[in-house]
Amino acid sequence: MRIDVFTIFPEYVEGPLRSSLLGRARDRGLIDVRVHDPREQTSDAHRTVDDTPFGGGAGMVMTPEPLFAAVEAVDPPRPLLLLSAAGRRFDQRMASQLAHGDGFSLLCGRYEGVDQRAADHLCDDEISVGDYVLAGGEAAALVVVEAVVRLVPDVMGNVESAEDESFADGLLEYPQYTRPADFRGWTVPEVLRSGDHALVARWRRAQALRRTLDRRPDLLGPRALTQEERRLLDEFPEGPPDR
Ligand code: JCQ
Repeated sequence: MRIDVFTIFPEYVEGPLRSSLLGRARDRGLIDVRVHDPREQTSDAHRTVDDTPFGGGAGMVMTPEPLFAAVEAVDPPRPLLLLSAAGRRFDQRMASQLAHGDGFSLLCGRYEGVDQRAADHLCDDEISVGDYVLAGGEAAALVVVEAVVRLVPDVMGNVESAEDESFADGLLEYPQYTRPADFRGWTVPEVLRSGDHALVARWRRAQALRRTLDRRPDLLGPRALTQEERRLLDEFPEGPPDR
């Protein structure tokens, strides 16, 4: 899989792309990530990548020429996605679709945004990682790269593929515990130490369901709980402990 990132702050993304899971995936040749700086495409003394907005107003807008030149210089994998708070929301489904393809590219905006002609005639789509404003698309681009790359075959090994089904089934993850069994008087739920694997599986499903109902009912959509789900919540009436 090839991923090209266009940013006027290449140093912002290069560290994370060399680290941890992404760094290992690159070292193992599982992904080919290339970073390009549109400023390299400028020829004026100030290496200008922005200009004042037509019509007036605060701030600066990324000018189209260096963006088009940077993209056209490398003919990057498509789709080319513009990171922007005005895009449609990036989610696990989109991550999975990108992971099943053989590459994609990301254009990071800065300042008040990119000239609309770059969005319209250079990029294929505009995506947001959440309803908040960033200073630029770089942090959002790293979110997208990491969410996709961990789904690429062999990047994580098969331990995770079952877990991805579980987000795909639309529930939050159940709580996890490790040793010690008693930490400062806060104990690990007895079920998890029972050795009864079927009981553990039902408890986890009940916890995932309860968490989702409490924290993210939107993930369940309009659908009512199944009879099996109501039975699970009755079997384990205990919610998470108070903070
Ligand atoms: C992405 N949620 C927020 C910042 C300008 C396209 O132009 C700009 C893009 C950004 C970065 O994107 C976000 C964002 N998802 O702010 C400024």
